[in-house]
Amino acid sequence: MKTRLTQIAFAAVAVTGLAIASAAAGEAKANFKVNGMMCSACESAVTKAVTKVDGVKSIDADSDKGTAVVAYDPAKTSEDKIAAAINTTKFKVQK
Ligand SMILES: [Cu+2]
Repeated sequence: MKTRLTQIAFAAVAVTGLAIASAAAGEAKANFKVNGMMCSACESAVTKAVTKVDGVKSIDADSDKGTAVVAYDPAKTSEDKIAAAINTTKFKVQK
C-alpha cells in the first residue's frame, strides 16, 4: 500500500512538471535547411542574424548538416520571419 501511494505521488509530480514546462515554454521549434554554410564563421553569421529576431530563444546552426534548428516563441515570431532573417545573410533557406 505504501509503495502504491509513492507511485501515485511520483506520477502526480511528473504530470505537474510537464504542465509547467509546456506552459512556461510557449515554444516552437523549426528546422531550416540552410545552403552554403561551410564553417563556424558561417554558423556565426546565421546565428547572429537569427538571434536578432525578437522571440527567438535559441539557435543551433550546423554547417556540417547544413541546418539551423531554432527554438522560438510562436506568440512573438514565426518560421517565415526567422527564414527572412537567415536570408539577410549570404546563406539562404532552402525550401
Ligand atoms: Cu564559413
